[in-house]
Amino acid sequence: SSWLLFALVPPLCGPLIAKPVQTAALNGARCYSSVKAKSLKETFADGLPAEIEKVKKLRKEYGNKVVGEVTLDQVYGGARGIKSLVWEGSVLDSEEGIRFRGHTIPDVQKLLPKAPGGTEPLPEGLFWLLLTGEIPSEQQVRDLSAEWAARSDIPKFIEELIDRCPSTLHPMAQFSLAVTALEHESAFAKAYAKGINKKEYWSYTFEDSMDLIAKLPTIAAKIYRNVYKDGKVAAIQKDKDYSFNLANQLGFADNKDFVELMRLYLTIHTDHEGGNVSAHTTHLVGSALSSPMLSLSAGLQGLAGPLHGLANQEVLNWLTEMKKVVGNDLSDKSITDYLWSTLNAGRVVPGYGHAVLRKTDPRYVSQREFALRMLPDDPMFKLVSQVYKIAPGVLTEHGKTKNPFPNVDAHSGVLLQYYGLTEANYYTVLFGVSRALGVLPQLIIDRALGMPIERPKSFSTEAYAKLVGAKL
Ligand code: HAX
Repeated sequence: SSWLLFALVPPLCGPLIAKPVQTAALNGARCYSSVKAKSLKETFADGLPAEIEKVKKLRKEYGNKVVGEVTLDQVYGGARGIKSLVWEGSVLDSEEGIRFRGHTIPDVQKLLPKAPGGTEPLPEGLFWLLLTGEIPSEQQVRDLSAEWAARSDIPKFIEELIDRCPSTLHPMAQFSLAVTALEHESAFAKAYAKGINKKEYWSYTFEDSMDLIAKLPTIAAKIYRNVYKDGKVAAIQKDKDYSFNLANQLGFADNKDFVELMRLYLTIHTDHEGGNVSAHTTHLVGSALSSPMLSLSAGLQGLAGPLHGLANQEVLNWLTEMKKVVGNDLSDKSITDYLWSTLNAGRVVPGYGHAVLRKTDPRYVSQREFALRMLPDDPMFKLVSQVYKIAPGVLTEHGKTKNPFPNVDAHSGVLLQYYGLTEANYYTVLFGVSRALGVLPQLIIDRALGMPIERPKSFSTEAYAKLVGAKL
């Protein structure tokens, strides 16, 4: 079919170009190539026909098979456990935590390319893995860093838009506002308005996703520098990786350990399968063929909720309050009392519990290991460790949460504050930069597989009562 032909046209970019340059390519798309290594777009396009065939065959042969049943409790319980989404990049096991294309966090720490002299994986590599299912070579990751750096310029009006935000507007609101405004640059929206063949959607979605990701560090740093510092943002260094540039633009790249932390942070916060609020929202909005810019912006607005990504801000503020109360007394009793005071006030313990996980989040564990290596004596880390020891018992005794163990957000703020990034209200923006790298691969895949507009069924309580034969 013409679709397969399109997917099979591999060199969307010119073949062997010595250093990253911008070239006119198929569909007006831009691409950047480098010596010999196959580009991400080529790799994805090469694998696409087989993926499309796989899904076609599965649906043709098994389309009528039942994959699960739905109880009334699930309907009223936030759709927990209902199988209704396709997400290729990762699966969340309730006991073992996240697996990125089958790889655990320690796996990706080992397998993905690092920066020269670095110890943590580069998030560029995880993006590649999520999109293609393949571990990229070192050269491919270097090329991707260069490509993102080359695409990083943000339009002047976005800078001005951020400048006009009052510093009292929450950084996450500023972030999603700026990402919404990037709609102005959307190749997908422009091509759609002109009229394009469905089969070309993924290519424009890919280009927009690459542009979007490339521009996020400058936008995120502009917000940080405006709200908390002098408003000046360093230029992107074209020969450096994504995390170095973000750290540098925030103003923290002098400390190489902070740069390593950014590499780890941006890798582990990317993706957590499809049902979490930010991932699901990005997918849902994207299913209406809204551009990647509008889809991600919607996802970021979900991430900004305190039960989701904003929990990282809540955790640090909660720990800071706790520190004021307990002072240097980190005894079991003192921490237990504080935990109960939070619970008795009808509040949640931020950073604890999870909708899917039933064990300590491996993203928490990887950050704890980083802290044990880098900041074992930091007073806030000691406090976090003591809460880790006490909170599961208290939450179990409290008897409500299905998972008394810490999630990713219980640790991240403590690492950031150690390196001087103390402004907790900003933390979710960093989560958002990383989450973009997790949700946009699926948006590209959605468009490549021709996924339809999402439209589950709803009923009133009365109608559900009838369905289950209840008399109310
Ligand atoms: N402290 C106190 N109570 C908690 C709790 C916690 N940490 N976690 C859950 N509970 C309570 C719930 O509020 C709920 O109470 P009600 O019956 O009164 O409504 C009860 O325990 C059952 O909840 P659950 O089934 O165990 O948890 P849910 O799937 O409904 O919610 C949440 C999962 C993550 C939202 C929840 O555990 C929570 O609020 N945790 C604190 C906030 C947090 O850390 N959020 C970040 C989660 C990870 C993430 O998305 N990061 O971005």
